[in-house]
Amino acid sequence: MSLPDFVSQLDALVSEAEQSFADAQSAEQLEAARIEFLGAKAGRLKAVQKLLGSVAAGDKPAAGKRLNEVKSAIESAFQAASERLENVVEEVCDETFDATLPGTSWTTGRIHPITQTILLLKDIMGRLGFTPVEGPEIEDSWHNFDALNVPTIHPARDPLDNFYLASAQLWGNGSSGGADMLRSQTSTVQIRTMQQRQPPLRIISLGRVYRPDTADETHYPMFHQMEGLMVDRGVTMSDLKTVLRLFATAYLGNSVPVRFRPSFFPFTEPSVEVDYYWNGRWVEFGGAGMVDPNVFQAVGYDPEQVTGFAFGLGVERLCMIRHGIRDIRDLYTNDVRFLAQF
Ligand code: FA5
Repeated sequence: MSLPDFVSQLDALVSEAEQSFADAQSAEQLEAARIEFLGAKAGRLKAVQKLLGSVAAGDKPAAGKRLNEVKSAIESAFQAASERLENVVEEVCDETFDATLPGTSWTTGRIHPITQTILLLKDIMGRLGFTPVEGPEIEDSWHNFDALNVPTIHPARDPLDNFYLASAQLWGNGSSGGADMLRSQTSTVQIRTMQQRQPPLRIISLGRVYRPDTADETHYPMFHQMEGLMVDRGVTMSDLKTVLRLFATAYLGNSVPVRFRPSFFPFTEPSVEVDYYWNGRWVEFGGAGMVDPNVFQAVGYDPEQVTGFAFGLGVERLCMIRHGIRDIRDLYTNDVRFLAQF
């Protein structure tokens, strides 16, 4: 091939390449043009380069020099085009990004309203000096009944009112042990704590309890209770009333009226039902009373030395009243549309 032919092919190539790079409107188009002209195997520059071998030996130095110039020119044109496209991308971003627009909402998991309530109750009672303690959900009837002064023939032990476990011995025998069951009240934790610690005590226990109650608007077969226990020298009923009144005010808002109705629990004497006045009506939250001396004796405390009060409140009822939930079953249906409101 003659030198002029070789040079004219190179010149045509460089102007075509510059035009293609300049025309590219996107990174994809530019990359396609790069492969066409600068591709290592089948690029058009490579093809012209192969013709160098057919140029006369005396013309080779001039042809090679021109080839290198053209190669640099094409590479520079490619570089310029890719910088141009990068700037375009940045400009587009700058125009469309508005830092003042509201963010996009991000759906995340939430803490269940019952767990939220438990955390709040722990916080309020913690400020009143009550420390949380734990106890097992599978209990023996000694802790669930006997130690709590529930007589062996008391109807509260009825198999129809409790979830005894298979192979359970249905009626407690007064010994430590007895039938295994799902605990029906958190009062069991009072017993376990008093067995392990000496007074003074100021504890709360928050957890699940189980009763074969038919589910309706205010009952569920599994629910939560908050048990409170204070034992010391000289604890009186007025301490109990003060704590429950302070608790109600902290949980529900300013000056919630509290009503104590005479009641009966085997483990407290005297015993009361606790009602809070809320939205124009009295709502029952739980039971309470002064710890019965028989309970102190069962755990080895001297009832001549110490007195105490205990209370057990329904956590679901507390949660429902605070959030205006009308049906306890909504808490356990696991409908995300309902749960997402809390
Ligand atoms: C007791 O369970 C006693 N252990 C409370 C107690 C503790 C009294 C310490 C004295 C001293 P009661 O069975 O009333 O009491 O239950 C207490 C509260 O649990 C009720 O007021 C109610 O708020 C809640 N509750 C009872 N049954 C259910 C149920 N099936 N579903 C939801 N909440 C319930």
